Amino acid sequence: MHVIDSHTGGMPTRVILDGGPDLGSGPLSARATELSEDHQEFCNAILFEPRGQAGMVGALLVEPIDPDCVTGVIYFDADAVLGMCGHGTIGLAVTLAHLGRIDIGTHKFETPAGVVTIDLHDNNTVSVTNIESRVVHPDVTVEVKGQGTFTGDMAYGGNWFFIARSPIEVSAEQIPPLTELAVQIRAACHQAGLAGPDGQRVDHVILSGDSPCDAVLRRNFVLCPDDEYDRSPCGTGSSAFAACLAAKDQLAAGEEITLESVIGSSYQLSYQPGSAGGVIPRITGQAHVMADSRLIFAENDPFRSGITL
Ligand code: PYC
Repeated sequence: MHVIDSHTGGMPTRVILDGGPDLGSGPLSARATELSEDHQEFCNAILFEPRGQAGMVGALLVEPIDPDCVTGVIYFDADAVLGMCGHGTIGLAVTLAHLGRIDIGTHKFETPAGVVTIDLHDNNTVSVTNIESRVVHPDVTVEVKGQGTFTGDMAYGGNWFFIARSPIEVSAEQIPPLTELAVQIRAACHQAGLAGPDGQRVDHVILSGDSPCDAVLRRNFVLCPDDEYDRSPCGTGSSAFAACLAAKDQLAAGEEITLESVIGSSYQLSYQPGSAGGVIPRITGQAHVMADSRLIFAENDPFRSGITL
């Protein structure tokens, strides 16, 4: 299986160029459902140790339905298939440029959440114009046993986020307590029955803090479905964040801000108004290719399907 690994602001993406399961030719959302329901062993083998690494997101290339798209792509982490992935899209664009499959300029990728547009500015720098993002439930309060109440917004940016102010300093030293609290908040959201219009549950949590850098609006800790933290500022999370800022009149259309991840990598973020009352976010970040390799799944390898203990 031919894979290319990159990282976007420290967050790894593994693009799978061949050897993935046949998911048919239906809508990408149906193919994503099939991947999550019928091919868990494949996902585990790609992302879990010993082949994968903590936090890594897989990007399975598939045939797009929209003929204007360069490729279709289904993203997945070690726990869930994702509707969209911003850092993965930046990593995929840089990977396709590394392979000579796209040139500097504008291209489209089809994802289960919809078609996204990318501008490849140079071999490492990419802007992603995401799908329309929106606040789903503003100002919701959830109770976390032993920790008190947390008020935040449920918002959609290609995945489903609960976004609250962090009571803990958002810094690399605080990653373990931030992770623990975010896991508890996500469980509280589930327990409270917080859901999107079709019952979608919160799958990511953002604990938003201050940055030591004046030019940065916020430093955000982002918990992913697999309980890993996003090393990048999270593209779909930044999109959901933009929708919240816009809804509160805290960011005007076209105004550009900088968001940081918990490890200090950054994205530029702006938006234009969407047609359905939300926002169309644009995120700019950088990715670097790290490896161009072939994965081997030997029949006699006891950890052929990854370490799933
Ligand atoms: O960048 O959208 C993102 C993302 C989702 C999960 C990990 N990264």
